[in-house]
Amino acid sequence: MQVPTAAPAPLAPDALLVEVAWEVCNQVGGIYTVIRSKVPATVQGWDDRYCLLGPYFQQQAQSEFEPYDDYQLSTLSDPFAGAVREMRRLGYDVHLGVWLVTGRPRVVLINPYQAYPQLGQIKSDLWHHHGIPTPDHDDLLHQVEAFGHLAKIYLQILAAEVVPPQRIVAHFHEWMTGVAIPALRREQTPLHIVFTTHATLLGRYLAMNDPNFYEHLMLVDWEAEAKRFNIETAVRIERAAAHGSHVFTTVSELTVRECIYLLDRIPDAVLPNGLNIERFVALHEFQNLHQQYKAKIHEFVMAHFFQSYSFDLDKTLYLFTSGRYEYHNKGFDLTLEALARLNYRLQQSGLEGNIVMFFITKRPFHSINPQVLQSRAILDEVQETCEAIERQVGERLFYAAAGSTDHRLPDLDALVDDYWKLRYRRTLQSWKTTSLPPVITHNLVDDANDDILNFVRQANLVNNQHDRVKIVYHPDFVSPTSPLFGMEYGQFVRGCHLGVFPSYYEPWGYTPLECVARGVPAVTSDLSGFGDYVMQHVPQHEEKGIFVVQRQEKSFDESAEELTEMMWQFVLLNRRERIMQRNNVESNAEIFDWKNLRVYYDRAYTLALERN
Ligand code: G6P
Ligand code: 1S3
Repeated sequence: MQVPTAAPAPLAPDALLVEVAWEVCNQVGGIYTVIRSKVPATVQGWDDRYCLLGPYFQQQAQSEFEPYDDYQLSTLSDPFAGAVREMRRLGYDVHLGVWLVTGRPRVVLINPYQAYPQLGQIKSDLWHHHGIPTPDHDDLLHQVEAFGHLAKIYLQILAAEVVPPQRIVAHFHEWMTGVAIPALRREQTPLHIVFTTHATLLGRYLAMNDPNFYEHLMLVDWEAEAKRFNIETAVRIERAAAHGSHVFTTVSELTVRECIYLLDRIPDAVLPNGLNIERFVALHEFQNLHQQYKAKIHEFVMAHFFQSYSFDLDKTLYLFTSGRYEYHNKGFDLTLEALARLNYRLQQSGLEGNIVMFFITKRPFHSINPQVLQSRAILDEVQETCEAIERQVGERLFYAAAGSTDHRLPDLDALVDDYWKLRYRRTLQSWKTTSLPPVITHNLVDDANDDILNFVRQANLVNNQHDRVKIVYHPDFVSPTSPLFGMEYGQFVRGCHLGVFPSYYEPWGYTPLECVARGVPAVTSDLSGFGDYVMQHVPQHEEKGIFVVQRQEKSFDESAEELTEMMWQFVLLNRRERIMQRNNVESNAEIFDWKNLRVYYDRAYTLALERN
């Protein structure tokens, strides 16, 4: 059950807010989480003066969007609906409806493809008016530019619908929607424009390719680098949006530096990312969920490892990392190095217990490794056989007990049919193997050049029986339809003990926050926006189960040693201490609830309303 939240005072009662994002009803990456999780808090503040605007892609829209029919549309008297009616009258394919997420916000979706016949003109205008060239044959750029053109038309019609003193704040997220900004300013559309960049494009590319990115940041020649990475159009759009907005914002102090050096504008505000934190009335409820989902992970681990050798699951800790496959940026390299060191320490220590570390990410693969699938199937068969024997023995024992005259326990072996005895033996015969449990669950397209695999091969961290740190690399996201885990990502997180995310480049980074929201402690780094925010705003964060690895001005070796020590200290906790730590994490998670962080957005909107 959720703890009710206090409704904040309505903001700027004479203003409308339109939030424009590519990921409205269209999940691509982290911005979807920002927009979607923020909806309840935004709706509380803006109510029916709030509307989202995004691209219409039929397949995605089908599952998330409920359009109003013509009759409903004709009965609505607000300006958002009025502008949709007007656009339709002009012949545009535009939809108004509800996004089927908590908060049920009003959404306008526009099909970008309808503007494809005008692409020549749109591209020519971008070039002649704003110096933004567009190459041929880049479909994403075409979609983005077509949508930007249509979003501009919608906002201009909306601006004509409102009656002063009513005003409109138009908040654009990321360059993909920001492409509309320069034309809106050029045509002097009466809007108060906010633009948020969630990561600079160039920053992401440079961080991936330059091991000393932060040292070199001040010296970057943006134009030359944009050309080198073949992203000139998008970078120019991003710069035009940043410079054209009334209020320019980003998500963390770390990206502020990128904005200054790569976009040449100091952001007016930092808008940290939050979540819609669900709290249970009693702490034991979320602790029970941990136990329940850990049992599901146990099933996976038994299937994966026990064919080769077994270990005590009650003394096993589950660590994980997850996210986009950016080996260096996401700190997978640092995590692996620290795991190898932890493995050695554990082997030397004489301590009991094992670590299973999961790498959950996305890589091109051919299929799930048939050996992994087969062992899962055999384990299911073992389980079914055991359950059948259990039922048979249970029923027969009950009858025997009821009719017993001597009160002696009958021979339990005799209560099982030969059929089940044979099946039990046969199943177990096919169960054991002499090969080592595979590190990776799938057959990768490019196994030989995979950085994670190359590290474990080189460090011999390959699930030897004597290894105390075991590795499971799952190159696909966890989902309820996955035959290996069969659970939601959030359930998987709850079942684990610690999330490990020591990123080198991370504008914000939702993954550790998603752990904290579920009462699972997490490691982050001072080079992630989240870690940086925690260091500045959350005193005694380690007591709250948030550990920040120092990577700024530290060598790889120093950071790896610090991370090893953090994981080591975690391993030393006993069960009681882990339970208390999870309680602590969960109790403090509300710091990151949107109802507390929405204020940053409100301030940016107030500032935008002051600027013309
Ligand atoms: C939750 C459950 C307890 C269980 C514990 C295991 O707190 O409510 O019944 O003992 O999890 O914790 P651990 O950290 O060992 O997985
Ligand atoms: C970006 O998405 P990403 O995973 O590509 O925006 C997210 C939301 O602001 C942010 O959490 C993340 O760090 C950025 O990288």
